[in-house]
Amino acid sequence: MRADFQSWVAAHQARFEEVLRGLLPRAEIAPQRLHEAMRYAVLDGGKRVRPLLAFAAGELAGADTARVDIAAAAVELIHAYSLVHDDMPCMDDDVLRRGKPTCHVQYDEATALLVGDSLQTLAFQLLAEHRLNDEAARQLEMVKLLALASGSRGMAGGQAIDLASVGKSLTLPELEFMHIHKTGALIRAAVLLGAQCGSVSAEQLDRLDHFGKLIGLAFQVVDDVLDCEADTATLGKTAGKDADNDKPTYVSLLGIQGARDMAQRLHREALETLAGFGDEAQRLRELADFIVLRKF
Ligand code: GRG
Repeated sequence: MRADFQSWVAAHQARFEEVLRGLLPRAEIAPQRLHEAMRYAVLDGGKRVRPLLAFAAGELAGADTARVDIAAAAVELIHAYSLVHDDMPCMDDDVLRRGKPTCHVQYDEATALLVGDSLQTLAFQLLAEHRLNDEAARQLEMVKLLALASGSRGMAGGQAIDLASVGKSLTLPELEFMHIHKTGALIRAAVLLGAQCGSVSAEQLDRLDHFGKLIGLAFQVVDDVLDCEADTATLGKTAGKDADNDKPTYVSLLGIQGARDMAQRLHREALETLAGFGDEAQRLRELADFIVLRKF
């Protein structure tokens, strides 16, 4: 019998924590301070939404969990690096992340910079070291996918647009373009990498790609709403930062109710893209619900 969603999430989060613990360099190994800071930035925190999406897509594709663990870890390491760098004084300049002092506050700026660099390269090392798909060409495609999703045509590019847009008013298409890159690209990659650890047709991959794009954008719309509505203790990061920084958001463009409506619409459309799948897509449907209904 299928476990209920909460138990499935809790079991994967706990197991995946141990996977990450094992994959990160041990803090006793030189350079100790850098390794300790890498572990600080990655372990004991975060919802692990991207890994969960990879696990759900992997289940749909009949993938071996040990393979999905590696793909999920690569995505989570890229995500953790982006948070460390985003929190630095040269970017968002924040002091709280995942309920703890940010990496540069706990250590120092140079260490935080190196933590981000090292997490990023470790992600690609994992994809190169472990067998993720029986076909080498498919595995290379996976490496390329993560590189594109993370770099200037993906997350880093979205971040560049975000930094340049402070104090400006963006149109809805411009805001969407920014967020599809900054937040959406990695979420989309998590779904696709999970699926590619198993076996899916090109047509199924296309549908999953569409699902990933919609749910990635929905994630950001909800993030904008939570930034206005939730408190710092619940979020584990400073609430109200977007308005304080005069950043264009879905809330500033559409108002709270408009942003909520948009999240609902994206949620509905994301579920529609899964309509051709059966029970094997149930976890992805449940994660879509979680992403839109979450309170943190
Ligand atoms: C520095 C290259 C570079 C990119 C930074 C992702 C990002 C780009 C910045 C983070 C700033 C931010 C708050 C973005 C909004 C959406 C988002 C990614 C929120 C954090 O993700 P969660 O909620 O975090 O999944 P946890 O801690 O649960 O993993």
